[in-house]
Amino acid sequence: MSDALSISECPYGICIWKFGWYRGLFVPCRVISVRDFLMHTDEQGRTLSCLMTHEFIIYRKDMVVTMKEKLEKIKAEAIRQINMSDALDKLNDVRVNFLGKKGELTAVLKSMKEVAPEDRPKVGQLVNEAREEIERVLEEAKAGMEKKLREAKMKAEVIDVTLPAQKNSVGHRHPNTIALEEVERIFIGMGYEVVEGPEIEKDYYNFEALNIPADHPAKDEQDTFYINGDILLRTQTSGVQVHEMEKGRLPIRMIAPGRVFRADEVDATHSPSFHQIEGLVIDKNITFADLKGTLAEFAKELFGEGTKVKFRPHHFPFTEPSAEMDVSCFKCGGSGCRFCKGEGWIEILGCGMVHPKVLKMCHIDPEEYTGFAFGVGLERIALLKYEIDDMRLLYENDIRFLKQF
Ligand code: 2U9
Repeated sequence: MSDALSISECPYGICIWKFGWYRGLFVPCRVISVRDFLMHTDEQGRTLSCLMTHEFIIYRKDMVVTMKEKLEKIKAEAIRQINMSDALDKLNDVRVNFLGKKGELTAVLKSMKEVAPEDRPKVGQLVNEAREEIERVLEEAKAGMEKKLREAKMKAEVIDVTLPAQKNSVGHRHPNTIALEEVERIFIGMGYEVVEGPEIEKDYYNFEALNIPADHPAKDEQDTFYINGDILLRTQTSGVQVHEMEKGRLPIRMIAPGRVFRADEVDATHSPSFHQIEGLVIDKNITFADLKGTLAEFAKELFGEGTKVKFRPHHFPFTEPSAEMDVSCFKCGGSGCRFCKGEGWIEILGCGMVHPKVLKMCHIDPEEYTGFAFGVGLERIALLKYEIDDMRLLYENDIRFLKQF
């Protein structure tokens, strides 16, 4: 711009401009008398006065034009920064700096109060146009960047479909679990409920209620781990049945599987922690015949249709009469082999009619109700069914052993 005075025409007469501005860019602001003549300047120090024949008209630069220029500058700067951005987070910075709450465009909107009311719609529209343009360029840049990233990722993740597939090694159930689920299936099929109970029990539920008082020799045979004088790790799951009987809901037809404990040394047939499945039936008119029929059916389902059963008299404090049940050897059919040690029979479980004292202690009238009970070692079933000769193998978690079942 030249510093010399230039003369141009304006609707009010001859204007003398300090700089070579175009008349169209200015609007009349106010009229002052010759007396008041001064060199008026706007906010940016530009001279705005013009000389008329009789009076001066102060010309102020048109605000719409000023804003338009300002917005053009902001837009150009935003686009320059967008083009310089080489990552999505940088693009986002540009978005925040120009379009955000504290961004430059918002600042222009905030300065709207300086614009004459009649010019505000026009300036507002200009701001919107600038915003739309910046947003459009931003979106284009973002889409371009995302496309490039996608392409790079696809390139890096190329899958060679001709490579051999990776072997998927799927785990499977432990032999104990397989045996337990088989026993549960059989008894559920006969209408039994499966009930579980606590592994930590009161002495009463583990011994006393089962007719094993403090000085009974069975307590030595079933020596266990004591939490204190009264609380212990259960040696049998019988406590679960006692709890069920105490509820007074008769009849009962249940099995109680679970972990039990004994103070035993580890060897091929013993462990301080093993599993039992006990069964209990209480109803009117239950006899030893029901016991025999039920357990004979169980043996056939578990070991095969041709399995025979044999009951030998035995003694348990909680049943009377008591018995041990043998099954005919499912390897040789009963003729005698290495598996049954030449016997033809294999001992499988203990059983008996629930002792009247036990019924009484559980508030059941032995004159009205009778019942039978049985107990079987889960590991014993797993060892027999899968021909495993050492119980320790079941607990060692050797994959080479476990994956055979
Ligand atoms: C109540 C009344 C009676 C459960 C029974 C056996 C016989 C038995 C052994 C099998 C192998 C324990 O794991 S083992 O060493 N169990 O021989 N258990 S009758 O009798 C009961 C249970 C609960 C109320």
